[in-house]
Amino acid sequence: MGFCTALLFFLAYLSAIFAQNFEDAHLVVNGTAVLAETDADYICATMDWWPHDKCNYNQCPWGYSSAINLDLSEPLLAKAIQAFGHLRIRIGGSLQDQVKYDVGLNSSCPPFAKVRDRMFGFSGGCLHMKRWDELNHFFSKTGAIVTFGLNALSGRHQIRRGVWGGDWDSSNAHDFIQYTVSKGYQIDSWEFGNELSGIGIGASVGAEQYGRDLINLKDILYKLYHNFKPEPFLVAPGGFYDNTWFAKLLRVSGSHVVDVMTHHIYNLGAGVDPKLVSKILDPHYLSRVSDTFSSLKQTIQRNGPWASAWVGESGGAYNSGGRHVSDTFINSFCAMLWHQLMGKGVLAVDSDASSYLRYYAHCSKGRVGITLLLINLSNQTSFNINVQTSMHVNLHKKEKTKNARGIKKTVSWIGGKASDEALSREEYHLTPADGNIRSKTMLLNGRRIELTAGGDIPTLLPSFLKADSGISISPLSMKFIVFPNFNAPGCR
Ligand SMILES: *[C@@H]1O[C@H](CO)[C@@H](O)[C@H](O)[C@H]1NC(C)=O
Ligand SMILES: *[C@@H]1O[C@H](CO)[C@@H](O)[C@H](O)[C@H]1NC(C)=O
Ligand SMILES: *[C@@H]1O[C@H](CO)[C@@H](O)[C@H](O)[C@H]1NC(C)=O
Ligand SMILES: CC(=O)N[C@H]1CO[C@H](CO)[C@@H](O)[C@@H]1O
Repeated sequence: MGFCTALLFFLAYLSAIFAQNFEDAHLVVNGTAVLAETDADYICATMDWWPHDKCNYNQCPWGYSSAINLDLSEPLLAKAIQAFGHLRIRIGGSLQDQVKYDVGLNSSCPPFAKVRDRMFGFSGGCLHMKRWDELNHFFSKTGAIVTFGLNALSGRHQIRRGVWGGDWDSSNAHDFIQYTVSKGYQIDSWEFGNELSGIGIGASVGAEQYGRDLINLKDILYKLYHNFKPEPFLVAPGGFYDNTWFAKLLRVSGSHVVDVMTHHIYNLGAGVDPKLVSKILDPHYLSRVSDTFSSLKQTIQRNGPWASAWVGESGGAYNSGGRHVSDTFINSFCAMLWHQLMGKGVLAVDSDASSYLRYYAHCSKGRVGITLLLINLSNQTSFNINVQTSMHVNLHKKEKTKNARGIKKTVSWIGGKASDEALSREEYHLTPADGNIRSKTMLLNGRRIELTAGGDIPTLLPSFLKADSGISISPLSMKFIVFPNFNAPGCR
């Protein structure tokens, strides 16, 4: 009897294990040349203008997080920014095109106030120079790289429903930038407008008018920064991609006026969508957005090859994100590990894997070798992964070697000298606590990621594995894998 019960339990245990599927996947990384490069400060953050009473769908998630009301003395805020070394922070958002800068004004400078019929439900908006000083001290202390979004509707009027015209009144922006220069504040880039491109979100401005205004702004920057180096970049339009509009903007503004074209991504739709989670787990849905970026690159290539393409803002789901989604594991982009591990060089990867396995290969950051990011969107399939180099050597050649020398020979392609390090790889496996992808707690290699007792951001440490041991990734999880000696000549 005892035996039968045990057998029954054993069978139940087996069936629990095999309820999960396993699939093999081969990844072939081409390390001979980089396919593309990202910026060193690829991971970035936006500081918005929304007041605490900005609400969507009966929730008001912004709290006190805006450029105007954020508590800059909160120690964790500074530590979080400093954890990125130099984090790019863009100040901008829907309300930026209503903000006045309280310097050299002949009129009053009222704060944001909830007004039903106004654009985005608010009127006013004022940045006092005292607050601007505090923000700059904070940015300088934390080593942030600042991109500031200027009000591009100043002086314009509505000519049709949702369409604004007339020349941009640059006087307030001029005085504000002049003040900023006089204080010696380092602004990496000035961005012109927020979501006014194409058909616009709250308002739109024609590309031709916008292009002329950009020439004006470039001239202002040139004059004000004459004795102040480095001269900041001019970034525009911080809006949704529209081929005709973006092309015209580059042609009208002309050579070397716009340094960076920024576009926004909200490919998941509204935050209230009950299908938000399944969209995030649907690779076909997610992949659509890459077409937009390719088109933007093409538009720039044809009409203004001097400009770079950036994603200036990407919230995933619009209208303040999704409740119990945007603030959980499922929407985390593992920003810190990406920043620490992934270098600028992007490598091509060929694979026979299911589209539910996402994979990204970069040159490792600050060291030789490569780093892979794997994301398993599948809720039922684990992938066993075989990583190879396109230089025709198999990382997992299962040669029967009886001594260390043999192993060293097998893996000697991944490095010059075969040392113990050459025989290991590093893994950072990220999973949600309790297997719940909506958990707010993330596990790294099975342990909760928590602040230290002293309230510091923890150091994220890898597991070390033998280079020739099998690689796998469980359902609904992410993994960074560092191959310290992967031979990638394109990374040098
Ligand atoms: C304020 O008034 C002065 C003098 O009339 C003028 O030169 C300046 O351009 C005005 N500034 C703004 C922002 O309107
Ligand atoms: C996996 O996801 C599908 C589609 O979202 C869902 O119908 C199914 O119940 C999920 N399976 C498990 C085991 O969670
Ligand atoms: C690897 O990339 C280089 C540069 O893009 C290319 O010339 C080469 O053909 C690629 N190798 C393979 C095996 O795809
Ligand atoms: C290949 C595979 O595993 N497909 C499944 C991945 O997970 C999604 C849901 O997360 C399922 O719908 C797929 O069938």
